[in-house]
Amino acid sequence: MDRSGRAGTDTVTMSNDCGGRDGLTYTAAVKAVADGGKVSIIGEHLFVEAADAVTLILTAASTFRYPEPELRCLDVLSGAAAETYERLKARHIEDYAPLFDRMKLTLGSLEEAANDRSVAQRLAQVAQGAEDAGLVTLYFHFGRYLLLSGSRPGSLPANLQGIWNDSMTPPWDSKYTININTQMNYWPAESCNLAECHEPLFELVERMRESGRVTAREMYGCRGFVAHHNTDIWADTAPQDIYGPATQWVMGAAWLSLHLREHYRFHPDEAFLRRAYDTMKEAALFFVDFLVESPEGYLVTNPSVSPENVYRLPNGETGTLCYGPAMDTQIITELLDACIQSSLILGTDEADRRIWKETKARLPEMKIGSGGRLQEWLEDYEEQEPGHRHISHLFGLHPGTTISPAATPTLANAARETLLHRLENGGGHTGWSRAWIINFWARLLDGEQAYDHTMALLRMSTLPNLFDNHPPFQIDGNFGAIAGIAEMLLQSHLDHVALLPALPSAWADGGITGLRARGGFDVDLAWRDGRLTEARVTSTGGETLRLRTGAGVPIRALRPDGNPIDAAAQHADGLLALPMRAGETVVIRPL
Ligand code: FUC
Repeated sequence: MDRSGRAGTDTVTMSNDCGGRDGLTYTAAVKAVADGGKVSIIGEHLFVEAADAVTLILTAASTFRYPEPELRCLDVLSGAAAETYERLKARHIEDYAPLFDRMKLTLGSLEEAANDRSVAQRLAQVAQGAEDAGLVTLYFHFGRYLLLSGSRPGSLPANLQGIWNDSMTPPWDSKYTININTQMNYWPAESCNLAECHEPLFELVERMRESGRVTAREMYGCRGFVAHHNTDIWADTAPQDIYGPATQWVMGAAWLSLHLREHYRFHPDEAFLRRAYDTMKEAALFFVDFLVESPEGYLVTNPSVSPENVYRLPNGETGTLCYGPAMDTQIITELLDACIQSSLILGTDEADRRIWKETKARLPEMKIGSGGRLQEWLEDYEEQEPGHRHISHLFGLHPGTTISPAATPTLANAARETLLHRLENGGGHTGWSRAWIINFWARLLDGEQAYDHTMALLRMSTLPNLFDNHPPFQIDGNFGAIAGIAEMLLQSHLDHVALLPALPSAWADGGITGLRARGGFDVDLAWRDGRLTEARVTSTGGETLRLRTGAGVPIRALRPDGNPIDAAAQHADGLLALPMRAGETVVIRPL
């Protein structure tokens, strides 16, 4: 039941509970600060009469953090009301601008000024087939704005609606769906230079360890911690939903743990690695106990599902349960590799390392099935819905690292066939699925496809205010898509930094500042006629920079003052390897 109240003559409050025994309660409060005139309250209405201007200050709190949310709200309001509107605005800009201004994307001459048209009009024109590179840059900056506004240290992570849920019964309960959606929210956090916005996710994963330990022990008799396909602000780890095609999946914690590893890769720092390793190791321990030997002699997850897809047997029966789906194996591979490498860097846990290596060696290899496509399941099952929105078996291509045109060309071809097949059968119909597809094509180094799907996202899955449309509104597509745009311009998931690896011809001229690369680098890029003209790379971690350009264009490195850096440091195959000191900048130009 709503309870409305008042404080003094200028503040109204509304409190409610979420239902359920011991459920949380919350309060929203609004205070009117008028310039002249009179503020009064009648019933639950706030009246402002004869004022020249009025500032409305709105806040909210819940018992999740504050035992008395109403008191907390009134406290915040009185603090804010002590400041002028100008000061509050200035404080907001001081907080926001340093993060926002770290990056700028421009797409050259194509980015004509379009301020005479609204975003909705521009989207409508794009839907009719118009090109609008300026809308892409706006979308990119807007996505960063959403992340830095919705996820800061001390807050909860961005949920399915970010922080912009407006309903008491939101789609999918406004929760954390961790078989793709929550992870996608955080794909741009590192590459798009908002690493601190990643912290709320780390904090949630770390809280999930406690409940995940109980779930591992009680449900499976295993050590370590486990989570299924959904979690919430209380860090729930049990299977959810009345049994559905997502429920019986034990990979949520493993995948989320890899986010801590990603942070370390972008910001190498041993203290953080120790923290990440603690969580990753406990996630890996679950699999050491949980995996069983399959009839083929592999170590596999069982039972499991390949998120949310359904297979059809030759006799027409359909099912979801299986053992050893490709995604599980790919995530476990990535997790074990992360543990092996981290334990080596930290010089610890030799015995565990041996177990992780032995486990990894017995996982199923990826298989290529009918039509030359990567197999989603260990059996080459037919899919009930060949255009399914989840493309889980390409995890190894993105966000994973085990499928790439350079290191595993056969698997990369099979991934390409898989994508084409999904798309021929109507795939990409949800916003987030389309966003993932942009990332897949970027990782396949196909800039034209990545561009086409970026435009398709704007055409078909973007609301007039630029929010992503599942449908309905779901924010993951916003974040996934801007991560994809970044991925078209720079990649660093393999053993080197690749500049402009998937630049589409539509963006022939452009520039970007402040991209981050693994190894701890800030990268600014400028290009013309589809070719790199200059890159500036600053090391923040003091690691060796290994660099390639997309088209394999030969490059040279210069000091910022124009003096060339010893040519001997440049390799014949186009790879440039430069030891760098923290804080040092190099300039890269084509030869
Ligand atoms: C998964 C997806 C749906 C939706 C939901 C929140 O179940 O398959 O498309 O995004 O999460």
